[in-house]
Amino acid sequence: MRCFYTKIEGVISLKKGLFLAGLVLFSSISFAGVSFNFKDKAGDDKLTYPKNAVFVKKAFDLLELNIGEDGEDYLFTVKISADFKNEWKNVNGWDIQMFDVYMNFGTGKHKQTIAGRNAKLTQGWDKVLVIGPEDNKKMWEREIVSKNKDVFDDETDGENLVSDIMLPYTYQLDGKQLTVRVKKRDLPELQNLKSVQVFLMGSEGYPSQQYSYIRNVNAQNSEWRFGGGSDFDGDPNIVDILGENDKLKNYKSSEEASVYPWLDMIPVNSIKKTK
Ligand SMILES: [Ca+2]
Ligand SMILES: [Ca+2]
Repeated sequence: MRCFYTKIEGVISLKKGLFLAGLVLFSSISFAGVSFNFKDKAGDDKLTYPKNAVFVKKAFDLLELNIGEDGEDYLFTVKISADFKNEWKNVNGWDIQMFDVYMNFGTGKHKQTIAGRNAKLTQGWDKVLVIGPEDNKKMWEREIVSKNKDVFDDETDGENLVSDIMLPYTYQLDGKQLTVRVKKRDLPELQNLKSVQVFLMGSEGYPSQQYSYIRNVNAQNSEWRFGGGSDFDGDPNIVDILGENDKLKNYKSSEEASVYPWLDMIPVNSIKKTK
């Protein structure tokens, strides 16, 4: 029952029980073959990178998200344009990137995204998988729980996001790819996935008091900061997302106003479907 996980370019395939149809007459939902693939274009990582040499070229250019399964697990694979590396010797095995995978299962409960991303999702999301290089316990206690009980901007009410945030239980690196696992029992709603979005950001072991492990984007880049945003608090600290990045610029960020941009989820049914 393993290895339904396959990478198929530009294709979503729901292979529920297909391989087993001749052998068994029933198929448990937990064995339904799930395989989603979403591509992003190369080279749309337009912010200026921090100047320090650890921030290598193309390291924040998102290329792909795959969701598949293997036995009792769901697998999420993100692919970028540069090899992962670990100059900071982080526990989970890489250094400079951070990813959020937002999933909508038909409700779209939350509009605000995790603290410090400074962006909202128009269609809303129901669960988010946070993929960061820091030890899970530290990430959860220090960065997630304490900072996501009231996320707001000047336009949209505060939201408590904590109960819908999850972390993977294991991480595996392979060149430009990072694959993480979550238990199927912890994410049963994935069978109802309606839309998805991925944020690629810079990780930051010493973030601000309000922000979850994220590296700031300022007006100008510097040794440790991205450039191309704003020095105030209304601009998103996100380098690349699935699809067009244009809406990342639709923010208000000044001394008077912090209004985060509205970004779009990518519908699952926008992708070619096969039997
Ligand atoms: Ca890209
Ligand atoms: Ca993009």
